Amino acid sequence: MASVLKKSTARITEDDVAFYRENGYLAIPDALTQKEVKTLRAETAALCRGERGAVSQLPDFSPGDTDGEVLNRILCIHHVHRISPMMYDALSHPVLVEALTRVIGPNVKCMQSMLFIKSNGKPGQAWHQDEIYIPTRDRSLTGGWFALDDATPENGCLWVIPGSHKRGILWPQRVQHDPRFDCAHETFRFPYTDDDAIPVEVKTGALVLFHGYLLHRSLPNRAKSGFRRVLVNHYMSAESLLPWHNLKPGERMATADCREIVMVAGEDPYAYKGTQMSGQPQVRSAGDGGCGDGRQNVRS
Ligand SMILES: O=C(O)CCC(=O)C(=O)O
Repeated sequence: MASVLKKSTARITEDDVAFYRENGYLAIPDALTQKEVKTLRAETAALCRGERGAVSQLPDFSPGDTDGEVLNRILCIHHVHRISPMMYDALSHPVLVEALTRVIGPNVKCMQSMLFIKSNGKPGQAWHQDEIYIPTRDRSLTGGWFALDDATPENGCLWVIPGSHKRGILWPQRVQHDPRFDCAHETFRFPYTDDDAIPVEVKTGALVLFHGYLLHRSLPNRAKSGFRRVLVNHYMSAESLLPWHNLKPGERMATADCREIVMVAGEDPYAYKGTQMSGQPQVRSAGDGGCGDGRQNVRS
């Protein structure tokens, strides 16, 4: 598919890869050109207006509402690549693919996209590890997080606990009642404190890679105005099965394999199974923070 999302060139060094292995994250400045950012922002507004197709739980708006008024009502939309060719293209942005093949391996597949809008006043996400939500068989889960605005501590950038991925432990989770965060559960009982965390402050156009076992969170957007837009896609090695979503009756965990995937590099050893792309994108519930009311966890 012809795309404007093919202009940037990569610059991932051996030191970058070593930094990622040690710390569990890596920020790559200027991964997107300003033109790409502008295009993805415009696509974000079109998606939020329902112009690319149905999005479940999209809030009502009047045709006269400005883009800002529409965007203000949405925290995040999951699986935008299913209806937006532009977002589908962004799954395999060349800078991202080069970085992924360096940290995962030659064969890489994507199973999820999330488009965060996070206008001022919207909550963040409590401490968590993404592998709790998207289990891989080989700990290869990797987030690819494109900043469509400057991300700062004030407007709710990512916070990470460097090196926390290295233990390879999935820590327990519980319902949380903290008004700073949306409905998703929080991870707890890990041997770190908030003082061990650092903000990943990046400029518009940066790409942040982060490991599926890395403890991370984001705080609310406390800026006076504006958005903290981010496109974050999740990837894993194509060799690993993906035991995601509910098992079918009689299915073994060892062979469960969700095939709602998009290959972004190399070869798919399970290509004979075919792939699926079903279901609408869905708006993620922001809640009022501290849900604890039985609402479904909508992280993935
Ligand atoms: O960008 C954010 O606010 C949170 C992203 C996140 O936690 C994730 O993608 O797992």
